[in-house]
Amino acid sequence: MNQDQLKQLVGVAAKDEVLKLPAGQVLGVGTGSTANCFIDALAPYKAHFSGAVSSSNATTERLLKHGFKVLDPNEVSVLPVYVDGADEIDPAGHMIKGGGGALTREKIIASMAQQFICICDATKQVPVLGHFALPVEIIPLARGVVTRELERLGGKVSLRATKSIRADLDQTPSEPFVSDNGGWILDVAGLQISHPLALESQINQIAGVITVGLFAKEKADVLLVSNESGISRIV
Ligand code: ABF
Repeated sequence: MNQDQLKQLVGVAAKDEVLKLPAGQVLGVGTGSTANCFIDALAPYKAHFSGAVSSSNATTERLLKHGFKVLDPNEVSVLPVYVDGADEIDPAGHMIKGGGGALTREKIIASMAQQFICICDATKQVPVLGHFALPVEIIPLARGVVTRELERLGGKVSLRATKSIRADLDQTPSEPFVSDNGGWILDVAGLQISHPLALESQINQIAGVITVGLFAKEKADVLLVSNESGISRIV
């Protein structure tokens, strides 16, 4: 099976998992190619849910296209389950997220949810987080000061870029990637994250940081992981 097939497999498994919820609940829905597989698998069963809260503009668009009712998180007081992918997950369920740039809304929805179901293929499982560069969303004017603070923690920091608007011209500098919230993203490579909860809290305290893509406080409660032999459910 290739990685796309593994993503589809776990998307279908997550659909089966959330259909165990009583009808009429609101569902939290994540972002990324694995979450997209979940959305597509769930589309025929959308009537089972009263609505969804979405972690990005891209996910909102996909949900609406399938006919889901998308709710503003401010309208929702009880969110039983949030389903989303990850860039890396360790054996305790701590994750690096934000490769897709939606980390802030993902963390908000995760904090609202009673249960976080992480869906991924086995390539995302690691013994220690940090091989994938850690995304940190920032207020643009704080780029310099936040970069220096992150370097002090031992990271190699780069500003995430989007494709140049003039890709035809070699000399054109690329533009900073801008999140759904108007933030920029610093990707921090070279960290060995042995104490995710402590590092999450430390980075959160740097002035100018909107969100760090370390999900230790909001870690996964259930992991559905696909591999060649099928699906494992890890609690
Ligand atoms: C989101 O999508 C993220 O937090 C993570 O960055 C990414 C994983 O993407 P994919 O499922 O495409 O590998 O869940």
